[in-house]
Amino acid sequence: MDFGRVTDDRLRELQGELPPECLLREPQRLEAFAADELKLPVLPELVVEAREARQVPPLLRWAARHRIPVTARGAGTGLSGGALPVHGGVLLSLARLDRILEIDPVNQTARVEPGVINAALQEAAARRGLFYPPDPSSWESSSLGGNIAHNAGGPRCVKYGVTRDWVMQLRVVLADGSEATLGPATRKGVVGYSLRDLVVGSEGTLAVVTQALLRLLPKPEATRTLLAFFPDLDAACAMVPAFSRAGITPSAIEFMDGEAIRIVRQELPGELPEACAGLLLLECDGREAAVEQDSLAIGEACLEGGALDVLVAEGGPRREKLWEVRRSLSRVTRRAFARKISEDIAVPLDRIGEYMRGARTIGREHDLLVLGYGHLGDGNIHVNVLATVDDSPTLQRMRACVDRLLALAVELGGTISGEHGVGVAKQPWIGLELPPTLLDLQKRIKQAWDPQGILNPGKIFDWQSDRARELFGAMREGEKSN
Ligand code: 2HG
Ligand code: ZN
Repeated sequence: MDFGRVTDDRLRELQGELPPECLLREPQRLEAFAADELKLPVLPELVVEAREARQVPPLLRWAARHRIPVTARGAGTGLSGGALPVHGGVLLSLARLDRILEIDPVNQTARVEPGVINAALQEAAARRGLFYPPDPSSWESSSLGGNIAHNAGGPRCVKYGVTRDWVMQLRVVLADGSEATLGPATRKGVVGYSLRDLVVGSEGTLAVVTQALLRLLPKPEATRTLLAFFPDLDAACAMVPAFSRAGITPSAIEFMDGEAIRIVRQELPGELPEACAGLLLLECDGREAAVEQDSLAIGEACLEGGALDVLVAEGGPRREKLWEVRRSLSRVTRRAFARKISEDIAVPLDRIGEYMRGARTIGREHDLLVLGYGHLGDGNIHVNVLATVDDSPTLQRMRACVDRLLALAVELGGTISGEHGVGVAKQPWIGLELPPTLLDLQKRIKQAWDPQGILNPGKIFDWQSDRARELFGAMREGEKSN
């Protein structure tokens, strides 16, 4: 792709449009925006730190004039490299657009800027007796704009649905710098194609979101957390179809396999029985009386399903601790191993056990540790391929193992990414899931929205380009890419 560069002349032109404090060029400032949680730093040529939404249209008009790439970034917590400026150009940080503009208790909506941290909205909504369900594990650090770009999920999504289900309206800036409002401010709306839904999950490749109107719910009156210990993973996995059959809808069904349990055991001293090789962290919410009944039904179902024990975690600090341990698994496994490749496949609920058995076999065949945890109730598993040494042959084996793990998900009717997106990291495998006709249709959609290809280039469809090969090479070697 033949993109324009940020030359001194062009920068001067932009300086005429945006205040100096928005434009960061010093190398150490650029470095602060170079990486996300994929840990593959790529330096932009320029960082534009938007202080007000009205600064985005002139930036994009300027970028369109010179065909300069613009990669939007929220809090940089993405795991697939979606915010990496892989073709250089401008890294547009939306982190400072962090105002909650309105919480409307009658319409039960929140109007927010994209840089608002998920937890900040949760807390603001709770103060008004309201509730924003999507809760990615990174909720304390990830931004709502990033959640929208990746259609983020989280534990509560098993009952409440993913980010897309809570987005009513988006204010966006298109690739030519023009602005548009996508979706009505109503609960319903069926006029034309839903462009709003197309932008949610488009990883910043179709438009830049500058404001969102999100749906809220009344805060559930009560929540109860349960821990169920199973002697083997199969029994734990079988609980998801069992809950479906019994008509029980927990508000979270998270799991850890035996290896994940081993890693967090010391964080929960004395809590996890030695014989436990599959753990479920379950929650139900709603009216007090219903929660009482649901938690009993969940407990009984688990015991019938072979649980060694089921504990009810009383609210407050203990519940917080359990969730903290679950949410910290990604970080803790990264620290505990020399190399970690984390996936987020999803399979239909009746294939979860089969997937987990297959994943363990694939791990053994590659002589690697494959650990699993995540959003069991959505069939969304974080299969982690882990190695204690970080040399080239091991990395090659890890890649081969990932090939098989992703292929297995698709074979079972699943997807290669349930929540983290394609970004840079999953591009080589997109063809496993999308046939050429659908890939072509998707590329034509991209072409219609962004004919010059300046919005977050190098993502989703770029896996055959030289730049993509260079990045995958760097991913294999664990080196910086520039
Ligand atoms: C989680 O659910 C996150 O903890 C991160 O989606 C998963 O890094 C991971 O494997
Ligand atoms: Zn997750």
